[in-house]
Amino acid sequence: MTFNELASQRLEEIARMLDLLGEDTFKVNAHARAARAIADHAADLKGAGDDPSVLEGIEGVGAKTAAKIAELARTGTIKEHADLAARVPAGLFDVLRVPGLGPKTVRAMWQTLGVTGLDDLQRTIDDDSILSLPRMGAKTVENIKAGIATVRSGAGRVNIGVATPIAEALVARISGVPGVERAAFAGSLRRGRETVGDIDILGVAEGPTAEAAREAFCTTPGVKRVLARGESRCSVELEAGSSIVQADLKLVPARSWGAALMYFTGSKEFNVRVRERALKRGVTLNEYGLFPLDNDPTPHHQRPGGLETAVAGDTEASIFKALELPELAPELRESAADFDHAPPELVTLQDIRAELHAHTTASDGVMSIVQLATLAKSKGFHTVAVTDHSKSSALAGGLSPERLREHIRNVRSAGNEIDGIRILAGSEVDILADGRLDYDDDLLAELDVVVASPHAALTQDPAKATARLLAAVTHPLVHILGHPTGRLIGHRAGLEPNMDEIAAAAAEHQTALEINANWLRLDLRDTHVRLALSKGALIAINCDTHHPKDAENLRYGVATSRRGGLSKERCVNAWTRERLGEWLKR
Ligand code: DGT
Ligand code: CA
Ligand code: CA
Ligand code: ZN
Repeated sequence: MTFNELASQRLEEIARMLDLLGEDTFKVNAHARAARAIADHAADLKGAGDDPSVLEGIEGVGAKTAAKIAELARTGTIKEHADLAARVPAGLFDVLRVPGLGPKTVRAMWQTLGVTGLDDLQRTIDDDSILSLPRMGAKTVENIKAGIATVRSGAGRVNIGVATPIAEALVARISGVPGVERAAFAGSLRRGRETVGDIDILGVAEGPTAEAAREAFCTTPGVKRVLARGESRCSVELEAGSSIVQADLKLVPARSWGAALMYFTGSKEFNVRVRERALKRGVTLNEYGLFPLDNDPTPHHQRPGGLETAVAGDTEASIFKALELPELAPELRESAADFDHAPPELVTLQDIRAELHAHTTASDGVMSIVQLATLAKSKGFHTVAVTDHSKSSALAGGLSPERLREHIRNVRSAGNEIDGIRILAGSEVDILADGRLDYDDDLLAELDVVVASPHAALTQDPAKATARLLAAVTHPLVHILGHPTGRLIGHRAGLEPNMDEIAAAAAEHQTALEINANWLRLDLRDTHVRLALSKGALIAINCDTHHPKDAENLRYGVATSRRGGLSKERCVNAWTRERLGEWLKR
């Protein structure tokens, strides 16, 4: 765990413990907000112990929370956290993870029934004492029971690559209902986060159409359980690989589409800031629209004809315009969203014209060279690089120098078999633990493109990892640093090099840093992309294609790049054939 992750976790825990103790919401929110801001912050904040000024100017981190982060950096603990932890049973964190249980209910369970963990909670269900709590009925208890099983099965956040096809199936299902004008997914999934807590679906429907849409939603193939089905919201649980994921449906009138899309896309911090801005301008924003501020306590959407008084709301663009805000792409709507400068023109999926990291049957891919090139051509690409593994990746069928030489000849002759796409002879060469590459320079010099990646020794200490990656980045024959940390989301933390140094060296040597689009990797991650761009580095977005379906992952790599603020100009895969060729030959 990085220092930022640790600090974020500690602050989040403080927020939850304060909440469970029934403390002031403002104080709770300040900690939760700072926790998210730290998690989203690119630069490593370890140095805050010696120099607390690194914490200044981080949107969402106030003086008090900054002092706690500095204390953590200096001493390894936060005294307030320890004090709270002595008062709040740790098992309540598990209870809070039960879907549908919020801090108020959990606090009541703790205070009145002595619940301090999942076992206690189960006991109150078995002996019916849970029914003594306010608003607790048989249906809710049934959901809690299933929720305990969910938490025990370890279901947590779901990878973007698992959630996206499910969300698209739900959107298609809602869109297929006659009368439904629009449907889309919102939430963290639309913002392109690497994992999502749940899936948020929106649709435009009213009256009987809305009822039909709710029915379609709740009966979508893959739905295991309906958690709630009401006029205002439906929630279901669906199979998601070996895990489960919750999806919520919200239906709104066409006039409110943009406001609802903006609200449910979030992030929460972004919404709070946009609302504040609206209030300063004498208007009020909610999920139904942007309305003139008045003293009537009834929300506009509940007044007869109230929706028609909206200043804006049918599209997101109308709201941004009315508030004189730049139109921020969903990927840029995290806590640190920049309201003061024109947003960068972000790279799009359609801009990508080259795959520079792909495997064939020569190592661990399933396609021949010509099949790979045909696939790339079908995507409209002008270039594809064949980069099979090097000899040390023995399990992945890495090539000996002799076999690589033969493979280069095969790549060159395949180029004669297929028109309309350039096939490059390359290698994904292992960066050995000490920073040496897995082939000699004279062999690497025969290749059109060299992707250097770490595959083994992924737990080495940060100083060694930094030296190792720097050796590859500064190597004159290396074009791209492949999946730089080697992390696997939810499985393996990977290397923790000093990214500032790596990025600065990459910029100096014109070596591109890869965003590996495989949704288990997304490595570089979003925050590292932002950091790398600030140092002037180039970025590559590659699918690391082993199988035809891997090409579908490109969207996740692009989403990650957009979260980091990547433009077409700085993305080597978006360059023209000529420009890419010049850079490879430099
Ligand atoms: P997730 O599901 O944990 O990956 O993250 P989100 O961002 O999808 O969060 P979720 O599903 O709880 O809510 C979806 C969006 O709805 C969220 O991004 C912003 C909006 N929203 C939900 N609750 C609140 C709230 O209490 N305040 C504000 N301002 N916005 C909220
Ligand atoms: Ca969500
Ligand atoms: Ca949600
Ligand atoms: Zn690879």
